[in-house]
Amino acid sequence: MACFSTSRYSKSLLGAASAALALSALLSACGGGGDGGSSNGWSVDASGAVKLQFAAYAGSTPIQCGTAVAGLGSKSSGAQIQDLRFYISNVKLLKADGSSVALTLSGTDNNNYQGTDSVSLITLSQTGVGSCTAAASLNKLIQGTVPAGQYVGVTMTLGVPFSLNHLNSTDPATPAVLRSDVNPGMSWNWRGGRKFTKVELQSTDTGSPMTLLHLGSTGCVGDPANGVAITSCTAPNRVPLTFSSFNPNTQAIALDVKTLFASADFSVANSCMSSPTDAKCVGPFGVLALTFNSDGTGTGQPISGQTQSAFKAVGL
Ligand SMILES: [Cu+2]
Repeated sequence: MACFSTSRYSKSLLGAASAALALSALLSACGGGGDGGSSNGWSVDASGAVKLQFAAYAGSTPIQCGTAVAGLGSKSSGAQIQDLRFYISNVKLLKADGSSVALTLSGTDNNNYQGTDSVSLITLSQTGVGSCTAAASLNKLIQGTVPAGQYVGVTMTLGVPFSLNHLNSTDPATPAVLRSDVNPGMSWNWRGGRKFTKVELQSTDTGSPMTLLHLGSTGCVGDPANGVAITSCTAPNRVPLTFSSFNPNTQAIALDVKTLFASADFSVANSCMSSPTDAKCVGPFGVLALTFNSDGTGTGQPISGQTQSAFKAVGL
């Protein structure tokens, strides 16, 4: 967390106005959203309660099912959300000294599971509104508790932890958030595990072509359907999301579909299912700062020294 010490150092040297500029520049370089962030952080009271809010954006505009989204992709196309869901795991709050504290989820239910690893399903699209047809109901929040104190940011992972990803989606003993009867459409198959993201946009161009990202682990070794557990996946494709300066009382975490699909041509179909040889995945994987090569040699690991730019902090 070199970002913190650098920020404080700058502030002590510079006047207030220039410090604010320098600080925001440093924070964006560190991947944090500068929106309303304070170097002093924010406090969690004795209740320990923390509420993280999520949102869907296209650039600087909030979007939802039924919104006509404009200016998308390489041809500045129009589209509508059809499905927009993603798994978030292992949320931790960051302290000014660079340490972190795990958020304990408030409960285990259809959208949340708290085990050794925690996982939540965020759903920003709901059945029957606009062109959103998938069986889903909105869930924009992750709620939990941490010890009372001062915090400055938040970090989490986009994706389902390996320890949970290959549980049988049809087994009643599997946590509800990962079951295909509770949250249909989020499972690939037993070997591949879950779709970490389901981001689907229907273009308003001729023929209504779909632009979509189904992110998930690939190259998983094992055959769980026949009793051979998955031991590893060649491309895990989990994305660290770190907001070094983030205040959940004034900010939300937004998935910006305009940035995610910036290079896509929405007048044709852009279906990235995380296949290691799919050229349509080069754009969105690059935005997520995951190592991907369309010759199949990508490792699915975060690109060292780069930060994803699809998720960002926005003001509430
Ligand atoms: Cu898919």
